[in-house]
Amino acid sequence: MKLFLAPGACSLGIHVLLEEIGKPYETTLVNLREGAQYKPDFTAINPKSKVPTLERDDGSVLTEFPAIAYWLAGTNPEAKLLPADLDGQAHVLEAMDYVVGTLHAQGFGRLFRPSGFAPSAADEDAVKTRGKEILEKGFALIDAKLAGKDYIAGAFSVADAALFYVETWAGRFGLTLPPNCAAHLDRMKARPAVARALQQEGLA
Ligand SMILES: N[C@@H](CCC(=O)N[C@@H](CS)C(=O)NCC(=O)O)C(=O)O
Repeated sequence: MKLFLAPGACSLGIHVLLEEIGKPYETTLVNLREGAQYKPDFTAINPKSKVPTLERDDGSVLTEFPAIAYWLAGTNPEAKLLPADLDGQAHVLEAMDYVVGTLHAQGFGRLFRPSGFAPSAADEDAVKTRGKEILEKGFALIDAKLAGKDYIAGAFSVADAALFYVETWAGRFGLTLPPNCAAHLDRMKARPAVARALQQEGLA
């Protein structure tokens, strides 16, 4: 398998899952700052111009964080990246989708690229303020879910890899994580697989 990633981007969560699984894989850097995601070499692989992108051993490509995470969990059951029961799995997917679709896309999306949400430059501050509101609400909801637990589903799952990457972004925008999320971030960093992924991305 080959993971197309950018250091510190949302692809970090998939990188963590590959390290948790422990099977051989390669990584290819996509330089988002230089616009490599829009060049033909990469758009031939993922025309959406996004990381994470996973090229599998048969050459087929999978995109979108939740789909990649779900496929990795299902093809590597021994790694126990999803609960065994359907209801537990549904709750993990619910949390992962909230992180990726709301915290990342709606909240951090407004902070990373306010121009994409603003009709004119004059609206950009209002867009960023709205992004922060979405994040405060989102992290508070997840914080409540984490109460009394080490991980979102009790045991580690794909949802924690998603939560981890957005938690690493909070400090960049001066956001303070609520206590259970801050403890979750520390717990994640203490996992050997996470430490390896951070180190390989030059973030440790
Ligand atoms: N919905 C996608 C979002 C992926 C995404 O937003 N990736 C960002 C990095 S965190 C990216 O590749 N951005 C490059 C660009 O938009 O130019 C997923 O779940 O994988």
